[in-house]
This record gives sequence, structure tokens and C-alpha cells, in this order.
Amino acid sequence: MTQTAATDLGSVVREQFPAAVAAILQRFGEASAQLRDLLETAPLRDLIGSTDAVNVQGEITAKLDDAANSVFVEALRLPDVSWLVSEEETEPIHLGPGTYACCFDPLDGSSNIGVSGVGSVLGIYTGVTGFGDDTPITGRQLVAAAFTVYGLPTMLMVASPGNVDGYVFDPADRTWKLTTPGIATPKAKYTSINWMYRDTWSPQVTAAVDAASEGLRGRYSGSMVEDILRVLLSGGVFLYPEDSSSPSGKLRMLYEVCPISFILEAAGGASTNGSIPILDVPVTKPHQRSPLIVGDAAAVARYRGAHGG
Ligand code: AHM
Ligand code: MG
Repeated sequence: MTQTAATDLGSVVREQFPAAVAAILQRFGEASAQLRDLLETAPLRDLIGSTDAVNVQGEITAKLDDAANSVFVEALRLPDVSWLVSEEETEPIHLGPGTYACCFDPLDGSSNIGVSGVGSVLGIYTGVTGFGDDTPITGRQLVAAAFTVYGLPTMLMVASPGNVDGYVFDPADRTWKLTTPGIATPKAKYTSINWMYRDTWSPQVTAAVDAASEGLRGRYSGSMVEDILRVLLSGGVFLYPEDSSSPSGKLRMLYEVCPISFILEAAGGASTNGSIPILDVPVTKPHQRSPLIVGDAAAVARYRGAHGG
């Protein structure tokens, strides 16, 4: 449990993190509040629908993907930030000699824009000198991670090693208020996976998914952030394994898989790519993908046991 009387995001993170990390987290909160405004009025501002562009992921870019990216790129240009890696930017943006690399998905769950919950994800890494075979990064370099879910209420989860705090956005004074300090993920209740891919899984993955999901109820939204919030607060396991069309899975290490694994581990859960903990997997490409199985430690262990590496 966090020992603090402070209730607003800025005061809490200044107590928990070095000043530069606290400043990044505050900016992430401000940018999330800005994006919340855009999402709330998107149909009135002609912000629903797609642009003509295809992003580095090979996906058609939504207008809101672009708008969200601009909000976060501008917000995170801070003196202590060396690199920005965004799902929507082809190359990492080098800002200078700062200590921290900020890797983010400005708008997660793009297929749900305009109809259901979406969110934003951030990982703050230290010791990043580049992106390549000579300079592998792992999730162990994360000093903090956070994600926002733009729902009712709009929520922000912030993790340091061993601690996760939940905040709710207060539209009255546009601040994030600490509502759920020291989150410990409860025993698994839900399994969260796109079952429609079952025919594209190997026998090994099928057996592992079944083992992990045994005795659990199914819930899947198509927005990782929403499903992860459920896992975090209600207990469960989220799975996006490799399949025949995505042999390395769909989700990206630096700004989805690692930050989310860091947050769930900080809340007492676990993660794996099928053979090793996610946070130990070396990353040598900015948009590297990985299978992700994360949440309840017992369910993750069952997956790993049946998958066999
Ligand atoms: P995005 O960042 O482009 O939105 O893609 C990631 C999303 C996740 O939020 C979600 O878990 C997954 O893609 C859903 O994919 P699928 O439709 O294959 O189940
Ligand atoms: Mg995403």
C-alpha cells in the first residue's frame, strides 16, 4: 500500500520517482487528458475514419491514431528524454542525450475507435543507447510504466517495480486523483483471448491456451488496455499467442508487451512469451513483436508448462 497523503498524480509520482521520471508521467497524464477530450468529441470534429496512409505496422492509420500520436510526441519532448518510440512513427525519434527512452502506443485498440474503449500505453526505459543487434534492450530496463483507459471513468494505472497505483480523471478540475493505491491483482476469474484464431494455432499453443484458461470465464474486447484493466482489477489472464499468420504474435515489445508485463508483475502477476518471462526477452528492433501471456501467475505457469518453450 502506498504510504502517502497526496491524492493528485503530480504529488504522488514526485514522491515515488526521480524528478525526471515524475515529469514524464505527469506529461503522460496531461496528454491522456487531452486525448480524452479529442475522443469525446471525435465525431463532431471529423476525427472518425481513416487517413490514406499505412503505418509502419502495415495497418491503415485512423485519423485519431495520427492525432493521438501528435499529442504524445509533443508532450514527451522533455530535456531528460533521449528517445521517443511510437507505434505510429516508422523510426525512433532521437531527442538528445537524456537518460530515459519513452516508448508509447498513443492509441491502443484502434479497431474500437468510436464504438468502445481505447487507451494509451507508456514504458519509460533507462540505459537505451540505440535500437539494433548491438544494443539489445529488455523490459528489465523499465523504471516505470503506465496505461490509460478512456472509459467511464477514465483511468490511469502507474507502476514502479513492485507497486501499481490507479487514478481516475476528474473532469471538474482536470486532475488525476489517486483512487486505488497498491493494486494486487486478485486470483484469476477471466481469460481474455481472441478464440476465433483457434484454427491458426499450433497444437502446442492450443494445449497451452486451454491449460491457462481452465476453469475461467471468457471476456475479450479487442482493446488490450481494456482487457488488461479487467485482468488487473478483477483477476485473470490475457493471451495473444503466435499463430500461423502472426508467427511472432501481433503485439509489440517496447510499447505494449513490456510495459503491460511490467505493470502486471508489479501487481503480483507474471508474464511469458511461452518459454521465458517477457521482461528477459532481448529487443533489437523498435517494432519487434512477441507473443504475450500475462496476468495471474498460476495461469501463466500453466501456459508455460503446456507450451514447453
Ligand atoms: P493497435 O495498437 O493497432 O490497436 O493493435 C493492438 C490491438 C490490441 O489492443 C488488441 O488486444 C489486439 O490488437 C486485437 O487484435 P485482434 O483483432 O487480432 O484480436
Ligand atoms: Mg496497440
